[in-house]
Amino acid sequence: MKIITAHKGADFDALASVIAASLLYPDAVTVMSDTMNPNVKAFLSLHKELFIMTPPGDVNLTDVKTLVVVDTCNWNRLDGLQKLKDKEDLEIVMWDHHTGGDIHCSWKCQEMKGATVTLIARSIIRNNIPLTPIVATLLMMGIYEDTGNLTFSSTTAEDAATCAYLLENKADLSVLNSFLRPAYGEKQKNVLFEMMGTTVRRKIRGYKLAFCQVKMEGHVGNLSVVVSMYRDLENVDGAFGVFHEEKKNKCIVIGRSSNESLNIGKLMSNLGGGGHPGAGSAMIQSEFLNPEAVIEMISELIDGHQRSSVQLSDLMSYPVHTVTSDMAMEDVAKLLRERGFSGLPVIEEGKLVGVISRRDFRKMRKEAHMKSPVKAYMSKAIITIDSGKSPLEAVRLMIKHDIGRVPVIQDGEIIGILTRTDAMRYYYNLLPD
Ligand SMILES: [Mn+2]
Repeated sequence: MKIITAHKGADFDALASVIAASLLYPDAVTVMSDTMNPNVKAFLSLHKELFIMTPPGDVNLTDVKTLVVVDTCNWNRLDGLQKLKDKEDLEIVMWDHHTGGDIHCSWKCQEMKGATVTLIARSIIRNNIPLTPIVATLLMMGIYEDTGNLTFSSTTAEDAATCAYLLENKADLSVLNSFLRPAYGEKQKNVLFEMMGTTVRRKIRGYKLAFCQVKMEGHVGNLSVVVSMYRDLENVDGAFGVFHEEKKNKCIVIGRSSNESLNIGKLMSNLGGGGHPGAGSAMIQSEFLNPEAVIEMISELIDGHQRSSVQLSDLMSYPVHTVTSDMAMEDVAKLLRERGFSGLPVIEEGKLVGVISRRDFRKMRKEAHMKSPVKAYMSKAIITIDSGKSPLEAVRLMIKHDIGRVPVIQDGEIIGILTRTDAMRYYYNLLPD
């Protein structure tokens, strides 16, 4: 007997991977435990006749000769199948987009893709296995859910190409939308309102952050969706919900960020959890739990994490070329042209008094004005940034004041200049090692 299974608490990638694998292994029985995400459950109950799932309890494990495991590489993520771990002569085949794991297999396809479905779809496409529109839709839901509609940084070109293939095979976007749309009900609404009421806003290393804490009794599903909405409503770079279940001495921390440099997954792994750059969670269990302390802990982690990451001084250009305020415009023009600068800080008696940029030359009406000193045309609004601030803050300043460069100041002196190009390098991770 051959069985296909995925991790417990199945999401759409897990379900879609099981169904996709069943096309590759048509003689296999699809096994799935009852613990699955609410929207996956809703989809399955509507498509019961099409996708038949056998509960792990109904499988006679001694008969299992081949185990096909998808979307996980860890035994403890499998429900009710632990006994297979020690079974001799068991052939194990694995398809997964996570790394590591303790499931040793005879054959595996384990690659970092946005979704496991993408890996299995590769085989389906190669072998020209026909897809019904419903299966194409389900496969696409798997990719969309695990890649945040192809927006997470874990998304690969192959994930997107697979979506294109699935659309060609009549994947239905409106069905996809109605099932992927998160369940948001009365319970979630009440939690969201409570979150808004306990919000503490902080600014750490330039990130606008919102923290909240809510006492929980009993299970409330889809908290991660609520935290996403909370982040949107608070309009912050990062939002954290600390959900305290006093009776069980545990806190669930869920974080969401809209800024890739604020890596929630990394933060959460410091708290014993995990996730990806945009979203993550952790569970903290202790007798002496205090939600305030948890919030402090996250704040400190963000502060520390940022200190160890990219600094303004890593990005800025230096030494800084400057011009003096009485320099003639024609000389400045020559300097800009020769050095390829788009602008320069202007100094008077060692002090920064303005910035001259190519744009300022447009203010000149006559050729004779080229003899005028730079101070007549420079922009006197001096926007600078302290060297201790984060690159994000520098970028905010540039956008706010519509300027292309910000002098970096340390102890009252210019130590460098951050240009738009430097900022772009930061955003596109093109920093030299
Ligand atoms: Mn997955």
